[in-house]
Amino acid sequence: MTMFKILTTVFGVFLMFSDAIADSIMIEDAYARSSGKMAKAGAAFMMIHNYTDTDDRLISVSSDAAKMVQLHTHIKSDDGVMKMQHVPNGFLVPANSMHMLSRGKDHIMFMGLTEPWEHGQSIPLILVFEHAGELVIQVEVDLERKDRAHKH
Ligand SMILES: [Cu+2]
Repeated sequence: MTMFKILTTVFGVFLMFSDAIADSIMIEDAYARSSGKMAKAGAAFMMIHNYTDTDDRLISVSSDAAKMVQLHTHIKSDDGVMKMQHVPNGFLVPANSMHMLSRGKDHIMFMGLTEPWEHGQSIPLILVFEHAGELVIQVEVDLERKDRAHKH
């Protein structure tokens, strides 16, 4: 086995376990976090790729890990404070493009955690897309992660 073959084999297995692949939508680099052991809420972040020629939309989310799971974003209120807001219409994932869920921006919000999140734990999550349909994924809790997308 050549080095190249070994690398591609390992990479292939890694992809299988770390990313959920539907026919058209691929979830990459998903992680979840809560703000501590006593936290009643948590959030999940990920890159959503759309490999089709049709715009798609993440329209709803559900999980056994919390009483309520919602699509959220941050908006600046009149007094200049950033606040979270439910996004009933969901997130557009443009054709042949991607949509990023990241801290301080669009995210998946878990309210009323059924149990505290431990670092390394897997959170079950069902994503429902307008066209691609239902996608069931596991999101790993990462309490140590610094958000790469947020360099101030
Ligand atoms: Cu939120």
